[in-house]
Amino acid sequence: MAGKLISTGLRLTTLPGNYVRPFSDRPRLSEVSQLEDFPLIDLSSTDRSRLVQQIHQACTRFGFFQVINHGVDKETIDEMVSVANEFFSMSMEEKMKLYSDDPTRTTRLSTSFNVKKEEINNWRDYLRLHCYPIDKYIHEWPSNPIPFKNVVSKYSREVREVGFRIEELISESLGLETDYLRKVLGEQGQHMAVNYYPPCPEPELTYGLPAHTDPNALTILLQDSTVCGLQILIDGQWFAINPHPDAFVINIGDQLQALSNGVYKSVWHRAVTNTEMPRLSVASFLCPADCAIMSPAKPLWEAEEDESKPVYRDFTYAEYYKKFWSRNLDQEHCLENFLNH
Ligand SMILES: O=C(O)CCC(=O)C(=O)O
Repeated sequence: MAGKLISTGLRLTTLPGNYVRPFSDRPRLSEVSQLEDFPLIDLSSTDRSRLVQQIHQACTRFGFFQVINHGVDKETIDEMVSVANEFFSMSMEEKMKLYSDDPTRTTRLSTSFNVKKEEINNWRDYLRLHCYPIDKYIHEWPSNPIPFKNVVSKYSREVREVGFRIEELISESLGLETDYLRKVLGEQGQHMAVNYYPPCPEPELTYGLPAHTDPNALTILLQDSTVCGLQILIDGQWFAINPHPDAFVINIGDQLQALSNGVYKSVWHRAVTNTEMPRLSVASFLCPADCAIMSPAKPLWEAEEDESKPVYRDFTYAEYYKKFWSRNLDQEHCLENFLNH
């Protein structure tokens, strides 16, 4: 099992065969351009109606945006990045104490995406944690490096507040009550994926993470401030979202696409690798309560005509999550399994 982790510190000169994608499914990095007009939203603005409008435009056009002045201070972010890097630079023996390829485990270090299901692996190791309620899970978290638990609990508490503020803005941007999404999503869970992409010998042949959408409600991503790798699919074309210092990248997950009746899209995105530098990203996922019923908001589909019906059928988040992990990451959009026929 140890051989599966790729954060070994060793640099390979060729990519092992189990990571090589068929010719038709490669990143074609030279065809990817930077997204020039990617929205950058200042959350400290006191002009609420303008903020709501910016969120509406960003969610309609991209399903992704960046936020600055979000309230999480630089020190907390730097410490998060620092313990994450320290974690991945620990010895294999130390890291293997947390290794598991069972997606139902609430704390685990793993590699690729879902090694039990996939045929081709991805150039990524990742530490996955449940972060809410913290008291329920913190005892499972890594005890090394020593400051890990303190730093990650502070970071995840603060990021949760940012997510809640954004959910309120998104509710308003859909013309719904401010607390609409918070109420429907129930007592939200919070998961974290600390992604580590070592330098890759042949980035044109593989992915760090292949194209996927996020199964949860809202994702708050902290990108490595110097190394590029995140790309999103807009109108059939891949664009690079290069890091902006001090910004979080926010994206709409599948559940907000369902609740908005498809008005906002959970957009395909992927991570690519490079030959020179390891890349780190920390994704925080806000997830509906397991029993929360995902039902497209009535005002968004109810029309005058009698035959009007929502795009998606009602389902619980628990049902959705099970379906998501039973598939391969880059299959059809998982929401297609929940269409209202
Ligand atoms: O590393 C990145 O920039 C993307 C991470 C991501 O999409 C994920 O963890 O689901």
